[in-house]
Amino acid sequence: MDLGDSLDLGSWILELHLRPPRYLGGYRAVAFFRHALRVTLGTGALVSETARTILFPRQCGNRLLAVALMLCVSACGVFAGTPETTLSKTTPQHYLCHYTEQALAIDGRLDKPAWKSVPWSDDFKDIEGDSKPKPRFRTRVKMLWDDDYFYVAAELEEPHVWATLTQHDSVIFQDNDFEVFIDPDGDTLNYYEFEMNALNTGWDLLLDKPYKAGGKARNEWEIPGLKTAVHINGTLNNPLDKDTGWTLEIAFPWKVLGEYAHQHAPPREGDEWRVNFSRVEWLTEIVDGKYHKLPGKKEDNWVWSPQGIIDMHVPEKWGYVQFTRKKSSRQLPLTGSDH
Ligand SMILES: [Ca+2]
Ligand SMILES: [Ca+2]
Ligand SMILES: [Ca+2]
Repeated sequence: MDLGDSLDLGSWILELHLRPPRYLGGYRAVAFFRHALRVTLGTGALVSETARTILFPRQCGNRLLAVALMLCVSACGVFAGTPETTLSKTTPQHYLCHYTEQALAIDGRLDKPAWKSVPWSDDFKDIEGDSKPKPRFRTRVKMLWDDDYFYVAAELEEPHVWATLTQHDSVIFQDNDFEVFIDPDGDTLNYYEFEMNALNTGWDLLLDKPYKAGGKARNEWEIPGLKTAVHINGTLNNPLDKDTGWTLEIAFPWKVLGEYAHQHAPPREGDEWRVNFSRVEWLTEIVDGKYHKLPGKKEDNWVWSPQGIIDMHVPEKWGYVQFTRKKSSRQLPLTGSDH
């Protein structure tokens, strides 16, 4: 029996229980409510997603128990205290990440043979999802893996490639940037973040939990052996021309990603990790031949898997990357729904 089927009755009961409580308690309850709403709205896929993400049935091992737990949590959530105003209907993206036997020389160029047949992700969307305007510039990613690295390639359309930060562990999103978020075991705790700009300056950090839940960034966390490179299709920090954009490659060593993974690293066949990508884009003006951010204007956040709110630190909204050694492009049964 599929978990989605088993929850049809559960979703009906949840709708009665959860219509809509105005106040929920704590980060977990807020997260639960978002997913519970999706259950009530739900297609089978959303229902499966909900139970899988919230209840980690990998640990539950029993679907009926999972349903019972959902009902218990729903009852608890009604009595709590954080306002919930940003209900969203976003569905996490999925990507099937293939194994490569070709060694990748990380130079930022995506025209090398290893990437040629690798499918692009969907184009990035606004962080809040389809209710917001389509991003002004296209962004998309590819992924691969081998025994040593998780590889990410990104293409960022950009008519004015600029960057200023050169110090490692700077707050890179003060420039236009590309960001990677990785929560290997999907428990929303102990997750990795990496940001880089067009100068190939990086910021690697570890969070024990999301900021809203009191999490603290550990900037001193480092990724020894990380390889990154940028290729600029145009000119950097030269506003006199119009650029095509920039591409980048990142090789994350499994050895480091495994530190807080509580998962096999490198992954086993069919394993899924929660991952998201974000691009911060500032509005600029050109003054005296240099780029300046427009004062008082907020940045745009364009992402692979929309978050529903302007906050990347909601890991349960990140996408799913499934790792396979098989050549087929068919996604394997999701590991969280086959118990
Ligand atoms: Ca984790
Ligand atoms: Ca660091
Ligand atoms: Ca330029």
